[in-house]
Amino acid sequence: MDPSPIRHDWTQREVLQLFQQPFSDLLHQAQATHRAHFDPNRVQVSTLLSIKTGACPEDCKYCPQSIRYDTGLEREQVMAVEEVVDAARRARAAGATRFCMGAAWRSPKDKDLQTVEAMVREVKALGMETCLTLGMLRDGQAERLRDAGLDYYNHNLDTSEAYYDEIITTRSYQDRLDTLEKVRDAGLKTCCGGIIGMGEAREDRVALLRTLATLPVHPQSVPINQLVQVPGTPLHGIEPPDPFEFVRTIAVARLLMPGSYVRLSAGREQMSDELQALCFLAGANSIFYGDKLLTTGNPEADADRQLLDRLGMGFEERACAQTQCETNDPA
Ligand code: SAM
Ligand code: DTB
Ligand code: SF4
Repeated sequence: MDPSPIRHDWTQREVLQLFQQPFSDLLHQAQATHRAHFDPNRVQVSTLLSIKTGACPEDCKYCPQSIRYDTGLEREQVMAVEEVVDAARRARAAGATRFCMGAAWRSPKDKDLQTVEAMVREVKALGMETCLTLGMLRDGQAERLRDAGLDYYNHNLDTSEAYYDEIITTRSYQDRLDTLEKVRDAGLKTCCGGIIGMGEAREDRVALLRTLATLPVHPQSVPINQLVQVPGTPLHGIEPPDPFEFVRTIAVARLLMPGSYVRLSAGREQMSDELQALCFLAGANSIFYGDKLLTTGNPEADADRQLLDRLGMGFEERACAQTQCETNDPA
């Protein structure tokens, strides 16, 4: 019997209770749920590319790309379509099934969207899944991207609504929810998660996961990032999270959104192999693959292949091959 049917009515108290269980009980439950919905030994692999880097007008306190913080990052204009397609080809040859293109924008201009549409069309033509993260979308933009062949749009909630103002002041939580709605309404899959280790309390992690799990449709992909601390950003030097609390967050995400891919996202370079293995045990089944995230480092591809090999795990060849990923038509 499925130990955890898909629900959208989680309460803060219920989610907190999941978090508070003894570690072994939580992991056992999360692993049982994981096995009911996925092959536990397969991970989905996505490769990231920054198609427009730095000089972002927003003030996200974690982000090396904000123009407000001196992080020494060189700004770069929008990449040429051919260069992007070459990078996607290399990612495909290395085994990635999804190519995620990110831009340091508050929101894309219609003129920029034309270039991005060409990127999506050509990456899709390689037989890869496509994902974009470009900031807030205006009416009609999600439809244009869908028509170009976009599969996923990434837009994170980042943290709880209550803690949000400590982290970003240049756009609201509601702005983010509105963009997510536009993405869903266009029939795109959503990739939406947050960042752990920004000084938030457990109740904020609970609230973030609850918000994700009570959206009209669970995000099909849920990236759980650990803050990558970059010198010059306001959050540099903050106390890193307890690794077991990070694993708990993954496990609770798995329990709340049983049919979604939970991505062990940014921060892996700072994690031991053992901690990553615990995250997989807790139900993470997706990673970013390739030696760079957007502007910061990620483990070398060889190291990742070796790690998965040591764990008897491997790449999933086709995403959503075996899951009950939700569609955008709420039940
Ligand atoms: N500018 C667009 C936006 O913010 O929507 C898209 C790119 S932005 C870099 C995408 C996501 O990356 C952010 O929402 C945040 O969750 C994550 N991110 C950025 N900097 C990070 C860091 N230092 N550590 C962990 N995650 C980070
Ligand atoms: C997500 O949740 N994490 C990725 C992706 N979605 C776009 C980005 C991580 C960025 C880490 C900091 C950097 O490399 O600039
Ligand atoms: Fe800009 Fe996105 Fe970074 Fe915020 S997270 S500063 S919006 S690039």
